Amino acid sequence: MTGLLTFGETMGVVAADTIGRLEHARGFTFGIGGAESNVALGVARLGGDAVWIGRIGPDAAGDLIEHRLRAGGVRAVTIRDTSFTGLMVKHRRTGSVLHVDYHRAGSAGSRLAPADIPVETVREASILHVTGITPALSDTARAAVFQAVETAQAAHVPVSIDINYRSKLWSRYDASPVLMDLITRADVVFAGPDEAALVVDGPPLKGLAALGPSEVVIKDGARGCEALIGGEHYALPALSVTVVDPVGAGDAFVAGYLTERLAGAGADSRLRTAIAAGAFAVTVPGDCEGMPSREDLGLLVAASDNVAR
Ligand code: KDG
Repeated sequence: MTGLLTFGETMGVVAADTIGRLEHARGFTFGIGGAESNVALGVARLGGDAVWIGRIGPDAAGDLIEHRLRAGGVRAVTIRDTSFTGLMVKHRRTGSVLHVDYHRAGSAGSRLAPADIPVETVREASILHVTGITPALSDTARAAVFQAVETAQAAHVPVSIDINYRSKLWSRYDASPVLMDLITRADVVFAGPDEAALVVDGPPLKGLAALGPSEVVIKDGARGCEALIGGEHYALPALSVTVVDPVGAGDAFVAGYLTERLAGAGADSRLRTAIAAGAFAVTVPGDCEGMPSREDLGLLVAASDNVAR
C-alpha cells in the first residue's frame, strides 16, 4: 500500500545568489523543483509515505533529481529518457520581485506517457495527487493524467488536484476546460483565488464544491486559507514570517494538508499543518529545500527570540 502517489515534471533549478539582473549574477545555486515532487518531499519530511514518478534526462540535473528525492525519503520511480532534463532559471530582479524562466519544451519530463503510471500502482495508493501543470506539458502527459485519474476514480482512490496554473505553459482559454474536467473527477481541490476564477464565476469555495469535490481549499498566501470540507466552512489566518522565497510554499501547504489527511486527522488539523508548512517554506530559499519536518514546524512558534539554542 502506498500513501501519496504523484507524478509530473521535476526540473533542475538554477537560482542566482545575488539580487539584480541575471547577467550581473555572481554565483548560482543548483537545485531541483517540480510542484508534484515538492509535495512528495513535503509529505516524506512530515513522516508520510510518498511515491513520485517522472522522466529525467541523461544529465546532471537528472542525477540530482534522483539523488535529492531519494535522500528526502521519497520513493522516486525515475524513467531515464533520451531528452534533456528541463531547467528553471530563477533570479531576483529586485529584493521583492522574483523572475522565473523555463527551459522545458521537449524535455524528458514533458514526455511522460500513460504507460509510465502503472494502473496497479494507482490502485494501491491511498491518495492520488496531480496538478494542472502536467496536462499543460504535452498531449502524452495530459493523457497520463487523465488515465491515472480515471483509474483512481474506478478504484475509489481519492483524487487530489492543485490547479497550479502556469501562464507560461498555456493560455487561460486552453487551460479552463481541461482543469474543469479534472476538478469534476477530484475529491480534494486546492486553488488560489485567481486560479479558481479559471473555472468558476463568483465565490470560489461554493463554485468549486458545486463541481463535485467534497474538500475545497483556497490558498491565499499571506492572507491564509479558506476551505469548505464536508460542507463545513473553515478560515485560518497565515502565520507571520519573513519571506525569503515564496516558490514552493503552496506545495508545502498541500503536503501539510495531505499528510494529515493520510494520517486520518480532521479538517482543522489538516489546515493548521498546511498553514504552518506553507509559512515555514517561505522562510527558506529554494523550491523544495524549505519543506518542514515536524520539528521544524515547532521552531515557528518556539523560537520567539529567533535564536534556537
Ligand atoms: O510550485 C512550485 C513549482 O511551480 C516549481 O517548483 C516548479 O513545477 C514547477 C513549475 O512548473 O513551475
